[in-house]
Amino acid sequence: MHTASTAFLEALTTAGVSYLFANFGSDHPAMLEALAAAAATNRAAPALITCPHEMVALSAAHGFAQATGRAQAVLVHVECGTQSLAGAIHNAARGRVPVLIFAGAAPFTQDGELAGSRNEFIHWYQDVFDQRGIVRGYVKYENEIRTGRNIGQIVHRALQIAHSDPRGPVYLVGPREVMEEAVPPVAIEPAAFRPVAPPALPPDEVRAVAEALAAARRPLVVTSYLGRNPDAPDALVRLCRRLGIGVLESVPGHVNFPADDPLYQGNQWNEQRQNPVLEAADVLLVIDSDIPWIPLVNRPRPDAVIYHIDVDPLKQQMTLWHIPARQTFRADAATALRQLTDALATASIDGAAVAERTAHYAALHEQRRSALLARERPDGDVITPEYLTACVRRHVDADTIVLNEGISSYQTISNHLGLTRPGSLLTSGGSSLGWHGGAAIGVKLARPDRTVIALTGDGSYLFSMPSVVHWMARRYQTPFLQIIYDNGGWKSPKLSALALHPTGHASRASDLGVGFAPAPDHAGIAAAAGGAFARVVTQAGELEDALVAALDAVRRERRCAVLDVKLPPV
Ligand SMILES: Cc1ncc(C[n+]2csc(CCOP(=O)(O)OP(=O)(O)O)c2C)c(N)n1
Ligand SMILES: [Mg+2]
Repeated sequence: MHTASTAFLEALTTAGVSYLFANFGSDHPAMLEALAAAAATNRAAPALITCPHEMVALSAAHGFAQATGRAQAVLVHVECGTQSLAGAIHNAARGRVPVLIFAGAAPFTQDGELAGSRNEFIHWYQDVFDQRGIVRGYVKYENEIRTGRNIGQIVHRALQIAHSDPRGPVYLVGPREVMEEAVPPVAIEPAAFRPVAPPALPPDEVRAVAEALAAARRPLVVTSYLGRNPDAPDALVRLCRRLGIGVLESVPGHVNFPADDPLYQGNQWNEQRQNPVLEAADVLLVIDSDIPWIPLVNRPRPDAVIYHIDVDPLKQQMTLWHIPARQTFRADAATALRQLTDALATASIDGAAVAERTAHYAALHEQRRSALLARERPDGDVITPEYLTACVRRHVDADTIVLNEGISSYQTISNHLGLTRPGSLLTSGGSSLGWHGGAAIGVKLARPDRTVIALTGDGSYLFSMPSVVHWMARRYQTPFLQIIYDNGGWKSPKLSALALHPTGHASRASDLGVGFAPAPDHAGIAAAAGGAFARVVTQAGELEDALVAALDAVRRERRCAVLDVKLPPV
């Protein structure tokens, strides 16, 4: 029988969706029937990935989309499963990651008026007023499938919206009766649903921006996520080299600029102090950044000229946002950067000024580099986050993708990995913890040829649902290395409290409620759930051997490895 559910799967397939990350319930009889029918009759359908928790399902789709740019489908159970998406929907929304989420909905008939009518007690419990309202604040589009007859069109439209910048999650619900409906097949031309083409700078404004940068004494680019497009960093390198522009990353979620380039001026996160490079800048190009600086403690000087180019310049999903820009543009970063560089081809550029700026930034870069190197020595036997990251760096090759959910070690990881290849670094793009586990599965499914290394805080490891993650990783053969920056609890909330109450009761409390003693056997959870290689590392001298053995398990034995690395406790 060709039902709405068959048509739904067909639409996903024509749209190029490879995977269905699914957690089933009583709302999905038609979907299970359609999937089984496709398998039995050799019809194409997205590959089914059974996900024992919805947050992991969405995080896996998130990772897949980050690695490929392509939305996958996540299928969840009515409003309960929607709630269990938990913070993963925040991460997908904030990270501007395309994904299509489909949830069933309670049947709306109870006397057998239609196929799919209520026949289980939960159908009354799961009847809620506004299921779509659960995620409304986090999705770009949400809709209810009201008939199977145009379900294909709705799916393609939803995916077009998800894939158009600024990208993001979309959510569809379909009640049981609608998903059971027998419908005629409808042919859909996917090319008619292409994402909106990338916007460019208005041609008559390009020159003014390029000339302001060329005439500046200390021009500076601030960026966070232009590297989500792997072509954009190269476009940034060309512009910056041409003019001698420094690059400062703020809360970087990608490799936006090679960390070894002399123009690279480091990255900033939560440091409660003024960044001198930012303060010295007279012309700034803020490009693709949600938090270019934290103005309370760190900002450009008042007379600095700021140009702002962003795929999402108004941050309409944030209630409070402003930077004092002379002009703001909605444009695709790579396109805009190429326009700026092209405009310089015919401009007269002061070569001596470019050389001076380049030398200035190169000297600062070198100072920063030696300061970082000095911090990489272990403190006796004690493993510091800096030492750990430096050891990991030696194992990061050209085929490695690193996931950073290091929390209080975010910046240490950015600094001491010093990655240079576009696409080799990912973060959740948001702030709801636990993304990295599911994301590692998604990245590995998308890029089976790559080594995937997930770096996580111990708290974030527990948030990631390691039992679910490691069961899935073995079941679907997605081996990755997970390294726990284990400081025995939640360091960040403690740092936040001390920043506001440096001498209060919290500063003297023996137990703030942020520690995990007695320590869980983190790595053992992964071994039990998915047969992962598991090792606890407590001494600096043991680290290298552990990394070699763990990577061997991942690459040769094709199983996950978890290193629980003990750092100085919270
Ligand atoms: C889902 C979720 N719950 C709670 C928080 C608040 N939070 C922010 S950082 C943090 C601690 C994380 O611990 P860990 O991963 O070990 O990192 P550490 O701060 O120790 O480096 C918590 C609980 C959050 N961001 N997301
Ligand atoms: Mg911790």
